[in-house]
Amino acid sequence: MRIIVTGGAGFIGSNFVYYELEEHPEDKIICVDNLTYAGNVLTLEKAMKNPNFKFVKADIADREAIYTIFEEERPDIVVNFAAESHVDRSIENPEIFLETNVIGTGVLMDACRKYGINRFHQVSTDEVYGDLPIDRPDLFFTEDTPIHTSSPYSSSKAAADLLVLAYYRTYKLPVTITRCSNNYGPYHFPEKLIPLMISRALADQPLPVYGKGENVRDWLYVKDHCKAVDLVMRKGRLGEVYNIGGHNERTNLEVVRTILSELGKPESLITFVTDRPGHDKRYAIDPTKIYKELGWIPETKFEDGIGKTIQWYLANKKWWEDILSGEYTKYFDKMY
Ligand code: NAD
Ligand code: TDX
Repeated sequence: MRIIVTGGAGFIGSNFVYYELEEHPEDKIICVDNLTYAGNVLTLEKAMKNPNFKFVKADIADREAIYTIFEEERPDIVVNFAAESHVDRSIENPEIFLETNVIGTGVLMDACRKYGINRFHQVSTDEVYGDLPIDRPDLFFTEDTPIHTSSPYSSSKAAADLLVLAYYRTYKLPVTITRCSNNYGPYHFPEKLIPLMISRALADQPLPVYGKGENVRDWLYVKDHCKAVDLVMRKGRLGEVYNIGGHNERTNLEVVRTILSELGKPESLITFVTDRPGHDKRYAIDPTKIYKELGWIPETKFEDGIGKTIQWYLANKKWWEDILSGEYTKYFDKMY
């Protein structure tokens, strides 16, 4: 099978590229990524050596470029990870979120209609459901929870989801959508909570915790997410949405304290800062549907996953130090 993976130079997309090359060596992976600040070609260095992998630099919102890629590559499956993904950046500058997350998804699906594919899979987020109250631990997001977004980021992802479902109904495009909770693991860009706190704690810098650190996220190890996306894009029912999450709820403060304790650093590094505007209180996924239909369950316990993640950041200091210094943006020219 020929699979286009968009956003494969980012955090989850790159983990997915490696997952596919490992688990499905018979398939060909074509990564389409325009290398924004969050895309790092160095992350794909090992994949570049695999004859079943190809990298194409292109913007998913560039219709001409995308049609040319489809014309040449004739994919069977398209899985869309490409997105602007950081909530804080969307609050500062929403426009690019609309361009990539909404227009880009539309362009990809138009290419799918024009050239014909077996499956378009949209990687979405639990943030489209808005948030849950912290004092109601009995409540979870199901696939029937109404869309109720808070940030420009989550609104752009929700808009894309609705467009995907419209293309299913109107054009019978064979689509699936997954909505996952917060991921963590290798190659996570150090602007997001866990890698930011690891890199700053290692440098003995203050750790900025928004508000009182009481907000709750439902953490999932990235490889478990990749496995779920792989299952849904190959076996999920057309036109369906599947939630992905592992019942791993933690307050931000708990997560930061765990990182400090694993690194042997003092809690005095924690600094409470002004809260994120519109900050979602709690995310919590009910993954019953994907378990019942496809037998997916998360395999990595948070305690093990966070340990593995910290070890990865310790062993791959150059990867994130180059990001923090801006050096990583130069690698594309070096590699081509
Ligand atoms: P990321 O920011 O680490 O990576 C995004 C990648 O997309 C980068 O390589 C970037 O260069 C590429 N990209 C951005 N705009 C592009 C464009 N116009 N054309 C081509 N490529 C472009 O993001 P991530 O955390 O890996 O998230 C991947 C997907 O998973 C996103 O769709 C996100 O909404 C979704 N998601 C993320 C999480 C999470 O916890 N990180 C949870 C649920 C869902
Ligand atoms: O410096 C920080 N201090 C802090 O307290 C940062 C960067 C974050 N936080 C808080 C905000 C959130 O409650 O930590 C929590 C996690 O923040 P992020 O890492 O920015 O993730 P979040 O906003 O939850 O969104 C993530 O999960 C869902 C991804 O970035 C999205 O792409 C995904 O859809």
